[in-house]
Amino acid sequence: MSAVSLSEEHCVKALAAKDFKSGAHPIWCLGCGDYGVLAALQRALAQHGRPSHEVALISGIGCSSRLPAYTNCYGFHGVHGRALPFATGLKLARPDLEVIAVGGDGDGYSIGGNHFIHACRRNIELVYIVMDNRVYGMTKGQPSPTTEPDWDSEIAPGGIGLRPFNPLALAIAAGANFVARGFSGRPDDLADLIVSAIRWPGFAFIEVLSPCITFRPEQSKWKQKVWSGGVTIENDRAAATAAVLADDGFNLGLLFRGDRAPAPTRSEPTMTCEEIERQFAVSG
Ligand SMILES: Cc1ncc(C[n+]2csc(CCOP(=O)(O)OP(=O)(O)O)c2C)c(N)n1
Ligand code: SF4
Repeated sequence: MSAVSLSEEHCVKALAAKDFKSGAHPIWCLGCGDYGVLAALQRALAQHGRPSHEVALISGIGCSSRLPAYTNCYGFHGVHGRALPFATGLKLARPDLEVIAVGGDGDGYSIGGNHFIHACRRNIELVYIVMDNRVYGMTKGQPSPTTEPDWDSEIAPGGIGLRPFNPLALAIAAGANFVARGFSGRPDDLADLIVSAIRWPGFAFIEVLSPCITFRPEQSKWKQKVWSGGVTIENDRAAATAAVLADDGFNLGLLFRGDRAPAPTRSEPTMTCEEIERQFAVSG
């Protein structure tokens, strides 16, 4: 019997988190929660097993939106609040890519709030990870749509007095099928959630509690507050909305799973770039 030798092309190398690192060093403040999210995402991508050139990370503007640059995946650091429109366009044009949108609560829920609602409604196969620190970190600490009404700061003395909205309830009401909450301080659990989101057929939303240690140092206490209830409500949107509105905001895990059919994406592009350019050419 002759010995069987596997040629290199038949050997599939297991991927590791380090295979998704770029040469750029994060400039986030020491202790920022976004480090944990980056580590979780790199672990999740390794576990999922597709190489970095088959993954595209799309972001808006903010400290959290810098994340794509710290990986070696394709990346687009775009326009404030517009990660989801870019991600949607890319997924429609290149359904073969794993498309993941990332950003902050200011980016995704304030200026980008409209796009968030419609992404939930459209249910295109995308992952959306929001690093929620309940503040605009990059622009020095303005309150965001998830900031507590009585959060007292130099920039908003006495608090803004506005009711924050609940992103999970909003996502469930708008039609999202995969609605989860993670914590940057539990990167292994977060990596598992991200893998499930990537493999989910349709839009998958993960709200990640990710402390801004500089403008909201009190958020370092989140590690004592988070808990894993482990209950996933299936299909009953009213019950799931009531549950996420009633919990204390620190309940982690996949909290809602629905069965709306995902929007279809084509498997092959119908036009080449040259054909599109010809069609939209401005003459004269
Ligand atoms: C159109 C536009 N408006 C405002 C800004 C200024 N801006 C940059 S980042 C940011 C907020 C970022 O906050 P968030 O998305 O919560 O991210 P974080 O920095 O907290 O991670 C704002 C208002 C901008 N860049 N573009
Ligand atoms: S300002 Fe806040 S969100 Fe931005 S890098 Fe520093 S800790 Fe992170």
